[in-house]
Amino acid sequence: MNNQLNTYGWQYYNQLAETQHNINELGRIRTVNKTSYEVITSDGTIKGEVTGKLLFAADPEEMPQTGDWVRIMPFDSQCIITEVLPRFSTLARKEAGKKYEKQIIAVNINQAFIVQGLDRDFNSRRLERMVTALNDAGITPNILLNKVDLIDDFEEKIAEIKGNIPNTSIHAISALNNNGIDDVANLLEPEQTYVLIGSSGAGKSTLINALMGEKVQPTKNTSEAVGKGVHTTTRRELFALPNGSIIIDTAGVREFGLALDSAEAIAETFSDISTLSEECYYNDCTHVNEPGCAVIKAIEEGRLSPDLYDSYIKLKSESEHYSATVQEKKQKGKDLSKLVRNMKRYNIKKRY
Ligand SMILES: Nc1nc2c(ncn2[C@@H]2O[C@H](COP(=O)(O)OP(=O)(O)O)[C@@H](O)[C@H]2O)c(=O)[nH]1
Ligand SMILES: [Mg+2]
Ligand SMILES: [Zn+2]
Repeated sequence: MNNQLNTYGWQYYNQLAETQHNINELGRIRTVNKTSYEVITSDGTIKGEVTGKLLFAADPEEMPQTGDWVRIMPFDSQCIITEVLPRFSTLARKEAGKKYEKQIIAVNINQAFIVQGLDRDFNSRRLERMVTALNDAGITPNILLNKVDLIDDFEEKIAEIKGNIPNTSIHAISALNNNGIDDVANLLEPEQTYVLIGSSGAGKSTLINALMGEKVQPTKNTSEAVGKGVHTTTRRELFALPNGSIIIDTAGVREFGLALDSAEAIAETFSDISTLSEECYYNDCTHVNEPGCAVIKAIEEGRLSPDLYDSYIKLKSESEHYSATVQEKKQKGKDLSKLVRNMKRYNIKKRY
């Protein structure tokens, strides 16, 4: 079946989700613009709106997001979105200002490219945090260090991150000069969905254009960007690459907090510390001040970087704090539903 939807990964998704939908009633969200959507359908990309039921859904997370597979009702040359199909992954961050509110960046993603400039943008701790958050969300992280053309000592920087973030692919590229783009293209598998994240100005849109082989995304002109507010978008846009992969460009996603249940993701990122901790005297050692701690011993003997240890402890306490808040919320939800059930059982009417 040569269908527009297959270009955007429908066969892959349908194998996972085993849905029973008519192909004419399906779409994938390309971009979100408040309550208006660009929806990829079997007939091409059309405008979509959500039904009242979705629009007033109690949980904003239930609203369609870039990357979502949705059920649609074609209507004139547009469509109405009636249902969001289950997501196999969600990339979210804590919303700025509201400490523990999640903001969804994109969904149904297999892998992410963290794009970081080797210039002033370079920040190894930030990379660690992003890798952790991605592992946590079940999204494979890849690191792309961009703008190699601008600096001489990039090999040192790469060695530094390779030491701190093992088991993650790292490539140094120049999106602007088409340097290393083939290496990136070789990482891309057909039907899989990728997302680009990183600071504004890191070169994400430049990379998309290089991979597409044509200018599909506007990029920032450094001289122009000063003073004038040139497209400071927060859009996420989805593209079909020539090789059959799907890629989402994001803007303004410099950093995001940890998602749920981070313990495992942290262990994966800091695999050196995890390995060492197997030799700690206490099984539940927190590696802070316990006697017989193999992690602290390794630092003392110069076998483990104190910097790495510091970010591990920081990340762990942030994650524990966050998990506690989420646990509380979930418990509240449970308590409420119990209350409602008891009210039904005893036929209690609420009086206001
Ligand atoms: N020197 C250099 N500049 C780059 C490179 N990649 C992107 N840029 C420039 O960085 C600026 C921001 O790029 P853009 O793709 O808009 O960044 P985005 O905000 O991450 O999408 C633009 O002026 C690009 O030309 C690169 O590899 N080397
Ligand atoms: Mg951009
Ligand atoms: Zn220990």
